[in-house]
Amino acid sequence: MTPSSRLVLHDLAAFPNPARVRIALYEKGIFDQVQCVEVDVMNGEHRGEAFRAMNPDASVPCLVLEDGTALSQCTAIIEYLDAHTAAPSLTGINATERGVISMMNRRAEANLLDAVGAYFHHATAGLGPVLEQHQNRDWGLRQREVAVATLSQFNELLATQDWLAGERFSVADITAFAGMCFIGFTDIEVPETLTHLHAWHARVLARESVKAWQESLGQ
Ligand SMILES: N[C@@H](CCC(=O)N[C@@H](CS)C(=O)NCC(=O)O)C(=O)O
Repeated sequence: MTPSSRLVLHDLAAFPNPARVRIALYEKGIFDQVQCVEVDVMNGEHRGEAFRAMNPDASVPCLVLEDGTALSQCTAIIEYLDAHTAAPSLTGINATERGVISMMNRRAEANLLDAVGAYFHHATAGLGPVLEQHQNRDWGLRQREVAVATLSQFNELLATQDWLAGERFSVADITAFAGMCFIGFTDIEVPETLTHLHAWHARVLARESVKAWQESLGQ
């Protein structure tokens, strides 16, 4: 990897995982320090040899640092960004906060975002027959149930606190928001009765970072 004077973000802005990193960059106020390179995911560019040499996960986003280090996995990228620019913290400022945020981020990732993703990729047409070569419908349908149960679990939690990890917006909220975005690509409905979850979603949508990401998509 050739060293660059800037951070280089390889992604596709409208996709749920890239949204996580872009929103984190806006939260940290450093989006303009990043050069964005669009990856042609729909035509499988991310599975080609050149991309996999940079990111063996064959997924977006991938952030290439000034020294050429390539980071994939949103949680890792956002940890890097949080350490790169101190405030505002997205991953916690003391031991307890870091532990709770990490736990909630993992729950949001495994039980909502990735569960919706598994449903989308395994039990629907997903990204189409060229890219969806290893579907397992039963697994996809089970993950749909996990996602739906998680919506209710988060709704209960949000009855007593504004944000998923407590009283402060964190990376866990970004991950869960990406899960809600992914739901928009599926037939999963978020019941109106989950009022606390809907109120949280409205709070996330009102954040400047999320508005900036949406504006960048022309929404
Ligand atoms: N756990 C990964 C997930 C990345 C991921 O799955 N990204 C999707 C876009 S939202 C992707 O690259 N999909 C390509 C494919 O499924 O082939 C992360 O946190 O970055």
